[in-house]
Amino acid sequence: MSLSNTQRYTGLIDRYRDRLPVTASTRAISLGEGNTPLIKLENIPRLIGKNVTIYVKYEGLNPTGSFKDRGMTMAVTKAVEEGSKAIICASTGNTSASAAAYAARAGIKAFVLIPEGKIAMGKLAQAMMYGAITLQIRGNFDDGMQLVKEVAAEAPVTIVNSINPFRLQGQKTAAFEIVEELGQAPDYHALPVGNAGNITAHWMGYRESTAPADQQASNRVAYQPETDSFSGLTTGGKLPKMLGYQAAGSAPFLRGGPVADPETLATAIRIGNPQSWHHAQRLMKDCGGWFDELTDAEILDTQRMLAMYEGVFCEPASAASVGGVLRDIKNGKIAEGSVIVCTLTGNGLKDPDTAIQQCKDAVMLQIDATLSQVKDGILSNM
Ligand code: AN7
Repeated sequence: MSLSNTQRYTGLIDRYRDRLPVTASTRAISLGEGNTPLIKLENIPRLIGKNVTIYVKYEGLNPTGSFKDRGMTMAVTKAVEEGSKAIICASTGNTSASAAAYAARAGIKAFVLIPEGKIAMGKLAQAMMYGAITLQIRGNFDDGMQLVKEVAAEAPVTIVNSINPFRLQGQKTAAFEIVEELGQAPDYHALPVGNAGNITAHWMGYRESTAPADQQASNRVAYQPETDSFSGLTTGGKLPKMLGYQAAGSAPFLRGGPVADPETLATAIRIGNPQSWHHAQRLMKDCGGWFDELTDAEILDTQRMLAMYEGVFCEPASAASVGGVLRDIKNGKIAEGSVIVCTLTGNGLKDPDTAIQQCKDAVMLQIDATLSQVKDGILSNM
């Protein structure tokens, strides 16, 4: 017996059709993205001895293992609706994986530009497996982004990077889900920042979800911070302070402008010239949040801590959100009693190399296949 559509979750476009720029007849290209778990950390707050409530929004459980799927379902749905036969993106890995999957689903072509040797193995495997045409460039993400903009003016391809406004429209739904689950926005929402598309999308989502009900049905395409009337600040709805954390070697928002040679082990956020620079600057002023930076060591320590103490495995970039929050709780910038949501943007399985590299001290015994040696292995490690 099959389930009816009202029981079966069929993705975020179906779920939020009235709050997205689609019509009743738009054919959604979906893989069941969204509806990700909001997991309350149980052990880490106790370990740091602070009275705070921290949730992680585990976006690594999306169909291709990152939050990009929220934006990609919208971008590809609209590209197909408009008759496009090919999409293109520059990517540090996750966007290319997601674009490749949704293009496969739609039966169109995906071209992905990735920085040679600088994307995690799982993401490369995904782009290839889903059948994308991969262009490895001898350059970084920012070089790729520039080339994508130029080539889209000369070839019939739709850009699906977050400069495509439909991307942020899809990604804003993560904030809707959080408000629905908590009953209101949290006090703080922390994200890792690369292009600053996702932090912009979340702010947009929080503002829309705290707007009066009659203003929530939005089919606007572009986020217009200057003229946008969806302000929870004026309607009395609670809005979070947004916190954006960058990798220290790749932190243009901390430097006050583009970084020419961004470098970090968290390759997902190895981005020196953020495409949503102005949106992010504006929203930070409006929400009273802040940007900060973490060293690669801090990022990796937090990634391991989440896995070992909470059983949640995210990729390195994602851990920047929790790492930054823990530091700002310890130093008092975030007060005790606060409710905090951290987005874990991507799945830890994306980057097995970096994970194994930092687990050199993990207990791993090489033994004979005998009962006595297995038993010794257990009893000496109890
Ligand atoms: C895991 O895939 O830009 O600030 O090309 O993969 O919205 O850019 C990835 C970005 C955070 C930063 N965490 O989000 C790409 C790409 C993970 C990511 C970010 C990315 P934005």
